Amino acid sequence: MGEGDQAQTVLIEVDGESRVATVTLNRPDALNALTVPMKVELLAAFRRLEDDESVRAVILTGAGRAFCAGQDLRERLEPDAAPLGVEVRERYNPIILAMRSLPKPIVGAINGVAAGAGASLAMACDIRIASDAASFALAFGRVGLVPDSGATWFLPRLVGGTRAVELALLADSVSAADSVRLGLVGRVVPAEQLATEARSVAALLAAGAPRAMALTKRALDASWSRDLQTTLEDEANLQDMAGGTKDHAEGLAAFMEKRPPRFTGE
Ligand code: T3D
Repeated sequence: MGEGDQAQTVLIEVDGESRVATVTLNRPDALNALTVPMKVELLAAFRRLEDDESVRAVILTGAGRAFCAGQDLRERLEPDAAPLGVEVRERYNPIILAMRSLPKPIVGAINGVAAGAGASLAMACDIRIASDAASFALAFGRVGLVPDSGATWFLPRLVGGTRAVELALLADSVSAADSVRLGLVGRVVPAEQLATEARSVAALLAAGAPRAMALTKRALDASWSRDLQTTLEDEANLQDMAGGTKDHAEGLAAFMEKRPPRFTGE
């Protein structure tokens, strides 16, 4: 492993060889429930990784037996807790937007329960791999709240409207096996293989052409709110951008020379 950087509640580890950064939510005793300092650190982590040219793909995971149990409910009972709307606008939303605008793919390694805003964080990842010990719960309703941190946007897009309503209103726990069937995650692996599988997928992404990867992520998100004609034009524009990169020339050369491409991000 290369550089290590330890914050209190969010850990960042960069593997210089694969160019993969692993961001670990690190309050295992509280199932990685999100406090204000943790949200500040998580946002700072994504902002730092955006600027770090040595990183081409990111893994988001949780320490201990949980991925993330959402908002720390004890913190909400503190007398100086911010009003909910302020907390969502000023702390949660910037994290979700930073994840979606990060020009690098994020692999969610869902190692355990992902509840409330923890489920939202998982859904904001580009690719989700679950351990067979993982579960999802849109737990907001259990504490009399509405799904936030993008949950009402991601959920119907990932699982369809019918399932989204059930998951959001019933707030039932969804097993790893069901989450892959519903489309909440792309694959499930045995718990002991999760870290290896996530690293291997992230390393594949990191070996891809970074500019094309970033443009693809942007195009897919934009497509949700655009008609076909606009999307076709958008694809043509993005293809002009990707086609002008050295990496496109390298991809063509590698194909002709029957060798793996070496993408530089130029
Ligand atoms: O600012 C805002 O509030 C707006 C944003 C809201 C977004 C949200 O995320 S609202 C939803 C908040 N999350 C939840 O409602 C989930 C609460 N947790 C649970 O329902 C359960 O803990 C789980 C289903 C996630 C896991 O259950 P289980 O039985 O495996 O574990 P446990 O025994 O309940 O929890 C273990 C410990 O973690 C326990 O601490 P203790 O008693 O050993 O000292 C528990 O209190 C703590 N913990 C779990 N979740 C939270 C938490 N502590 C604080 N906040 C939590 N969310």
